[in-house]
Amino acid sequence: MEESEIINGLTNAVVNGKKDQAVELANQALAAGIEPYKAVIEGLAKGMEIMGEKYDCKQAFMPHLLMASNAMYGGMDVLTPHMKLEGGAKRAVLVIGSAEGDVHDIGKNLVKTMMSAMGFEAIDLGKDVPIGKFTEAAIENKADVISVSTLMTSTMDNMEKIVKSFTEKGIRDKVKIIVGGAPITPDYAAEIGADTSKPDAMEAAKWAKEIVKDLPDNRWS
Ligand code: B1M
Repeated sequence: MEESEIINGLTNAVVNGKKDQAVELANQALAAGIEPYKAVIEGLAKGMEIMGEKYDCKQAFMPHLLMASNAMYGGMDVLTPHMKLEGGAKRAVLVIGSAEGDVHDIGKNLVKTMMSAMGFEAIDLGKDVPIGKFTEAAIENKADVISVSTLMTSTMDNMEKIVKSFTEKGIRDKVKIIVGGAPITPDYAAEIGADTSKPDAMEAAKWAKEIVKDLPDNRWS
């Protein structure tokens, strides 16, 4: 099969909620030597984007979204372990999660995948993460970067509370905080005291990889 056929096949497997097909095509992508990043971003994630659009114009409903995300994760489970780690002297620590009240986690998991591929050790707190868990995990793991996602306007305020919790614990200067998800803009990030926001997982990971170079090594000791 041609590369483009496999990539399009992955997109269609997600759109049609076919997990078996996604798994099979992900294995074919590896066998054909397709870069796993490409298969995830241009294949699987593209399918989720299409489903998002279909949902917005009422051509798809909750059960379709759940089947699509199940297919997406099936493919990601095959591809993610094959992503090459970018070299780097120090393995930086990422604490990542979706804001309290938000159960969406596909974009968050894409960010985790891309940052892991850039060499980060990821501490994944999951979705609907209680606000205080971020500082707890940051202190316990001497974190470098904190990544918070939300897709809902109703949970944006919880991002501000997360940033504030770092200031209250006196550890705001020890970490870099990135916030993101569809309703989040760089202006909003600045307004709540986060370091930045980026529009997609790849941009977020590139930013994180660069910004950790600015953090002094001994700041947690
Ligand atoms: Co729901 N949902 N959902 N949903 N869902 C949205 C977000 C919504 C926009 C749909 C709509 O009404 N048009 C809407 C939010 C409205 C709003 O507040 N503005 C919504 C709602 C309301 C809800 C419920 C409340 C519905 C209900 O129960 N009545 C409920 C939420 C309950 C809760 O959280 N407490 C709900 C539930 C669900 C499902 C469980 C069915 C499912 C999620 C499955 C899962 O995540 N495991 C789901 C889905 C799939 C969607 C849509 C259709 C698609 C989201 C998605 O996964 N996109 C979404 C509509 C849409 O987006 N058009 C919708 C694909 C994913 C790759 O993109 O996560 O945006 P995304 O990530 C992108 C960027 O945003 C960015 O990078 C990624 C691309 O590389 N990004 C970051 C993400 N995080 C980042 C972090 C960064 C930087 C970039 O730095 C830290």
